[in-house]
Amino acid sequence: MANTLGIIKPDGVRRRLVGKIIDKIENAGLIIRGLKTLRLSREQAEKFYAVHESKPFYKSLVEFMTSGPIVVMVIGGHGSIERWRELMGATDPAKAKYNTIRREFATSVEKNVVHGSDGPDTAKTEIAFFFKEDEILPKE
Ligand code: IDP
Ligand code: MG
Repeated sequence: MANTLGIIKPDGVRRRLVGKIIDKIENAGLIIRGLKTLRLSREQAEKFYAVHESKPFYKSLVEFMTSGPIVVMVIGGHGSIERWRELMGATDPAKAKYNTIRREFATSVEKNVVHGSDGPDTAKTEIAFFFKEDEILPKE
């Protein structure tokens, strides 16, 4: 029962979608185990998305991710990594399934409202990027 990292990106916060997104997470039976708001520095955004450094969209992505506050969440519950990815939908909202967050709310491939870790290893490092051990609710 691994935890995963979720982010409500600057577009989601700006458009006041925080409540709606958390509602979907909880309605899916997943659990918010950690939550905070912050604004990424350029250095933090570059480091968080370092895996995409060589991509043509990297610079714009860093610009976007630092454009306003974000909400970072530790999401737990059975199958949280896969299930949060499912709730988010495909990266490109045009390809995302109906009833996914990106299909419903995203305005472009870049401005796609949410982030989710893509596997157990990234979940671990991405959670540690934002949360100390004692900021995460223990599993029951
Ligand atoms: P993911 O967020 O679905 O895991 P990744 O491929 O890891 O997608 O890309 C990270 C983020 O970079 C995406 O969520 C999106 O904001 C942005 N991004 C990915 N591909 C493109 C693109 O082709 N154009 C512009 N932005 C992109
Ligand atoms: Mg990714």
